[in-house]
Amino acid sequence: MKGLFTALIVSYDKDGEINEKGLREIIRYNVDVCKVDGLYVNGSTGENFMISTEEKKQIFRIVKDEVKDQVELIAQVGSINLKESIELAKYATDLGYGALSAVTPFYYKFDFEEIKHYYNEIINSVDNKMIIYSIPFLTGVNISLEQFAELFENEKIIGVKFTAGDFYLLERMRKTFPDKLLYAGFDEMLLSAAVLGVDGAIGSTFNVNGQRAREIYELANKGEIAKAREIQHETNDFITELLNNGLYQTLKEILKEKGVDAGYCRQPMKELSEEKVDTAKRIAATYF
Ligand code: NAY
Repeated sequence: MKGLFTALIVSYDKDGEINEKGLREIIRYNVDVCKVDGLYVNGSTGENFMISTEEKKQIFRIVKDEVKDQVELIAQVGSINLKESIELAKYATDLGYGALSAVTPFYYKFDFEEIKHYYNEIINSVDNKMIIYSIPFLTGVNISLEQFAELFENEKIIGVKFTAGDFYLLERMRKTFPDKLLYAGFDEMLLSAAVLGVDGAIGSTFNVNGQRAREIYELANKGEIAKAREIQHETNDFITELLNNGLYQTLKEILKEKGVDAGYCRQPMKELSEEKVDTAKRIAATYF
């Protein structure tokens, strides 16, 4: 399960329905053009927290059917409805997903005992492995080194998707958990995370920028830092423009420029203005 995983974009039509044809095209683009090692399905980038349980299952099904065994698949099943998480964990496991992931439960201020209970309940309900999805800037949930150690006591919890900028903590985790899988979650910090020895990365921008991410990651692992830095600079010029213009909407617009039917975002996310569509087209022409 090491390597580069795209946090998969999902194509929705104007009414917010899943566009299966478009989703299959996005998957093919990631596997055939971006050449990533795997897909992270129903993460933030898949607009997961705005869709129903049935829709989550439909996406898991379509992705598995399109990919077969071509690349690795991780199913994000986290939800503050623990029963839903368990249902999705069973569903994705039965479909043959190689690992599960679950966002730390958010919104209510769950204490650590509750968070630990959540992870153990999900992963002990299935014959699969769990990657913790830690994204404090969106969830408000910070897990300390000692708490990670406690979660990792369950051997089925094999790693963490670390979407945070706390590189002191990341370094401590690398030293403390040499056998756990650490994935970088911020694409704009991929080089720095690679230098610290992560096992891979999971990123939204890999939907279009997978090849540059691969270069950064491989150069860093070979110790060719100056070359890797050049590509990270170029990548971050792109990511800065992307974030300024609207992250998921602009990724979809870039995919459309590549002939992929990437559709629209699910409401309440809004559509790009005409001006922003033009900016997205310029970003696509500049970087891809
Ligand atoms: C997810 O579940 O889709 C992710 O968290 C993927 C990681 C991304 N985080 C979010 C919140 O989108 O790739 C990052 C991020 O988009 C990128 O680094 C730009 O900031």
